[in-house]
Amino acid sequence: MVNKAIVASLLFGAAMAVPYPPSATNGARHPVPDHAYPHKKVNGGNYMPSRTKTTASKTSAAPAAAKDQGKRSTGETVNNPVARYDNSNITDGVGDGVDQYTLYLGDGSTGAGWPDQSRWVSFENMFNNYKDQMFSSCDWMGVPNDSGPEVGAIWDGIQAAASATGVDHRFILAVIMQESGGCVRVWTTNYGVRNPGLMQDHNGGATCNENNNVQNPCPSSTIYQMISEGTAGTNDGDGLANCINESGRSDVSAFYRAARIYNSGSISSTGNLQSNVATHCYASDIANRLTGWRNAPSACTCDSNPNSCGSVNF
Ligand SMILES: *[C@@H]1O[C@H](CO)[C@@H](O)[C@H](O)[C@H]1NC(C)=O
Ligand SMILES: *[C@@H]1O[C@H](CO)[C@@H](O)[C@H](O)[C@H]1NC(C)=O
Ligand SMILES: CC(=O)N[C@H]1CO[C@H](CO)[C@@H](O)[C@@H]1O
Repeated sequence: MVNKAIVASLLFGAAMAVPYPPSATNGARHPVPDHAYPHKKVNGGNYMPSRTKTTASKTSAAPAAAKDQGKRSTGETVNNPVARYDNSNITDGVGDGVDQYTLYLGDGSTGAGWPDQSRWVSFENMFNNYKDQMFSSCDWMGVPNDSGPEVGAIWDGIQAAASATGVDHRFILAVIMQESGGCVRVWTTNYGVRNPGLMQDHNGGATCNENNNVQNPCPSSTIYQMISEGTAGTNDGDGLANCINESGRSDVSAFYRAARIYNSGSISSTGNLQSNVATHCYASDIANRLTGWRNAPSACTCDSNPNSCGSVNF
């Protein structure tokens, strides 16, 4: 028992060499426009590929993908050239980027106009720019906002999960903001697949809000586990690492396709990332978050008017 705990803490310590800087939780807070918070809609759940054929899947493609993939594990790693294990560089992008929304349609490639990784923001800037949302995003769910140590644990949890899996830390943060706005007490949703925690993962164990059991404070270990489950996978479904792997690409479209897979369980047979079940704007939102979008109004009409984007549910 004791040995196991020591080993676990050593492993985690090794993965988390540099704890969050004071800037991650300090500083002036600014108001956030209401539209900047995620508001899950009916059918807005996540259907990431699952270990077994399940009636929970909303797609005909997801069970096929599950059959092809064989076993799921919680120790997923990215196994293609976009893997990045050294996420200690927090000034790794273009800085703040631009807080604007560009609607991206098509297959996620730069040829189709999607942003190259050279246009992504820096992790430190991205985290600081999303802090206002993290500190206030619990409010609309009627639960207490994140505290400083809880927001700090999000930083540390991202860095640990990134080092363990090879998933770029900025991609993990983008999905956290998309799923929960960074509210550690986000509710557990179920639109066919149970989605708990900061990343609304596939039936993971970590949550600080389920069945009216709201935990305040939300323990750091639970926050780390939420991020690990969304990134490295759960016993029941894939995290971002395998979604990147399943994208079948090694250019930047691996990330945008992985976002679609995380949300829908598969890529649309059309190849267009605005199509398939769940949230049509999902992959475009993630691309915008990675280039600096935070408070500007969304220009994505694919959910409010699927025809305007040629979005289909397959
Ligand atoms: C961090 O990444 C940026 C962008 O790739 C690079 O210019 C910079 O030299 C890196 N810093 C360190 C300390 O490696
Ligand atoms: C959460 O933060 C927002 C923005 O600062 C604030 O308006 C709201 O009252 C806070 N909610 C709680 C429950 O403290
Ligand atoms: C380890 C693992 O899951 N590898 C898979 C990565 O994705 C490809 C498909 O793109 C599969 O063939 C591999 O089995």
